[in-house]
Amino acid sequence: MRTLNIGSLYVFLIIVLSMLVSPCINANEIVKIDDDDMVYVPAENCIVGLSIKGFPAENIRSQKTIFVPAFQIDKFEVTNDKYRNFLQWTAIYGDATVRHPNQPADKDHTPRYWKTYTPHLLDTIGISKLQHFKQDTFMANDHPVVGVDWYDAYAYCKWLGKRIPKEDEWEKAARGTDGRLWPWGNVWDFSKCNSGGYEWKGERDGYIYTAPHNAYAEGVSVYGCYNMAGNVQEWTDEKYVKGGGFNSYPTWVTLFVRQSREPGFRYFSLGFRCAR
Ligand SMILES: [Ca+2]
Ligand SMILES: [Ca+2]
Repeated sequence: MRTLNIGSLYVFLIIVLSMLVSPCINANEIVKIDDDDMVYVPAENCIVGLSIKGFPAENIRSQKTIFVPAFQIDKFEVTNDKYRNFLQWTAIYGDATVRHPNQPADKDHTPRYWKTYTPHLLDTIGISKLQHFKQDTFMANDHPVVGVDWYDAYAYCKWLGKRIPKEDEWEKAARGTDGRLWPWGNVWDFSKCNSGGYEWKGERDGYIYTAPHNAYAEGVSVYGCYNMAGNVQEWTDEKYVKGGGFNSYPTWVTLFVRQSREPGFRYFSLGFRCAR
């Protein structure tokens, strides 16, 4: 009888403990995926901007030589699987510790194209005439996340103890010190990045929409960063988006070009990478 009581007590304690511990175990299962795959960019002078006619003034800045302190930057664009990991974490803990102070109160970090959308609206976009995109077109694990705004990028980077790169940093990581037009040099090559879109028939480089984050190894920058030109445009801290995307002309995947966006702007060819 005494043994039975102890046994029952033991079972009871196990049940209680498991009830208490279970939520913690679930939460702890959300391990931050951070392989820390960053490159080091040493403190050096570099060329940014480009003094050239023919571009809208708001999309370029005059060429100049600047000094950029040392920093680290992600080798790849942030992928869907890593971003999904961030969403799983915020679903449990919320985003209070990582969100920007100016983030809208009702902000949801879910990427725009992970939700239901109206496909017929996309017919007004040239690229969708080549290939309609489906619900899962932009959700593949190893492809860059798109449809995220500046607040999403800010929170994701902060979650990993990182930050959105400054425009100067982004441009240096992409152009090296010599102010080249594309990461590999000054001669355009369709095979070295994912550009294209409707007019340029994006299949020339193998992808109508996003390519895997580690595609185009021959197009890496001098520091080893992938897809600085093309694949997806990328947020910078100043809210200029850089590098062009899979729907951009070769001219618009040049590295000096900048496009100013509102922090809440989301688009199917816009993602980001982090710095530190
Ligand atoms: Ca393409
Ligand atoms: Ca890119």
